[in-house]
Amino acid sequence: MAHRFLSSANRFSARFAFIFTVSLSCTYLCYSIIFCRGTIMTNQGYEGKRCPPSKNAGGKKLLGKLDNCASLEVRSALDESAAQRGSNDLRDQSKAPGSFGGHWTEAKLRNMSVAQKYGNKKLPNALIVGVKKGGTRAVLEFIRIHPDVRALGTEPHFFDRNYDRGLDWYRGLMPRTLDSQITLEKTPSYFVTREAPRRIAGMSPETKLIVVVRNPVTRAISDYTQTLSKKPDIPTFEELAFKNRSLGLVDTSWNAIRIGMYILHLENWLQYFRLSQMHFVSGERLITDPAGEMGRVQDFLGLKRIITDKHFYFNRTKGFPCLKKPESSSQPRCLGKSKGRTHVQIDQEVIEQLVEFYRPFNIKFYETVGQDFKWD
Ligand SMILES: *[C@@H]1O[C@H](CO)[C@@H](O)[C@H](O)[C@H]1NC(C)=O
Ligand SMILES: *[C@@H]1O[C@H](CO)[C@@H](O)[C@H](O)[C@H]1NC(C)=O
Ligand SMILES: *[C@H]1O[C@H](CO)[C@@H](O)[C@H](O)[C@H]1NC(C)=O
Repeated sequence: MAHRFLSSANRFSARFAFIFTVSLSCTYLCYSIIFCRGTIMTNQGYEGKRCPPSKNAGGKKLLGKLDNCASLEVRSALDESAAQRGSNDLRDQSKAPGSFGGHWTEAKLRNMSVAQKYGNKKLPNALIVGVKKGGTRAVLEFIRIHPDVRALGTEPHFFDRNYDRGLDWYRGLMPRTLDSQITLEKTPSYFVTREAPRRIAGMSPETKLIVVVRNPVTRAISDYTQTLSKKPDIPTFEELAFKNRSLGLVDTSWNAIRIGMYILHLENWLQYFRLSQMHFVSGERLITDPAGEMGRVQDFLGLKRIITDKHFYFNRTKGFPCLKKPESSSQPRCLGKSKGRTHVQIDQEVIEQLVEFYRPFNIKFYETVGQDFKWD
């Protein structure tokens, strides 16, 4: 092209020709990229058609100001997400008075409905693997208000109880997600399931793992309290916790005790995953500083920090933080929701014995994780 141009227009300097050619090429390249991208979006959205009939009135309402051309919806959602990387304006918007909830709830609902219509079911990229009574439900409810997260609300127990059903069954349970969104599920028993790390690594060795940990003594008491509320006839906590109390012999075969020996379980995970693939949430800090803890979770998942202290308020009567607007309802959602149960009273001496018992396990756990959870 450059040659023909030069021969037919000799008067122009070679320099001008060069610049002209470069700018032509650039324009062509840009067009190609835009065209190519449009094609991909259209295919991804729905096969072939450019603008669908606006059949889903509810969805349309949720999509609000957006054009009702589906590929435009998807594209603008994706463009927004691209534009956001490296810009702060959305954060600022969330600071505007009265705009909390409004702005982000809208964004979340819009994304959800776009994902439901045009997304695909995918195996999870991240899992909340434990621990029972650590605060996993709260982390799930908190993280799922993020527009780029889609989470399964129930516990599928795939890697412990339902593994025989196969990965296709598992995928079928997942919510539809767009390519840019993270799929997440939580099942707290994975952390203490011997086969879980190997099986999860088998699904994808890049899976991100979140573990919500909490003082193992309080965790054990909370665990026992929950069991007691279902089976009031079980022996006392002390009877179950010790093989011989006067000898201080703790019964490590009791699940409520065993789960809290975090380091033993962690060692099993570290045979299949790098430590950098695991993120540990402090169940205690989740109560005192939910926004800070969730900030770190978002960083770990590679998400923009959208969930901030604007999303929480502290209920003094309950003593727990609450989410102003959870993903699936307009009612606030508090941590410790059904967990308003008061823990059974445990003899202080018993507690001290257990603190002693857990100490070496805790210290080893802090060293391995590189974080002091201050449980002692
Ligand atoms: C606990 O150990 C002490 C001292 O060895 C022993 O006398 C006692 O019988 C043991 N109690 C139980 C319940 O095994
Ligand atoms: C705080 O918690 C109490 C006890 O669960 C509940 O009755 C009350 O409605 C809650 N208040 C707010 C503002 O959430
Ligand atoms: C969802 O909407 C939010 C806010 O507009 C945006 O930041 C995010 O990137 C969107 N995500 C997707 C996958 O559309």
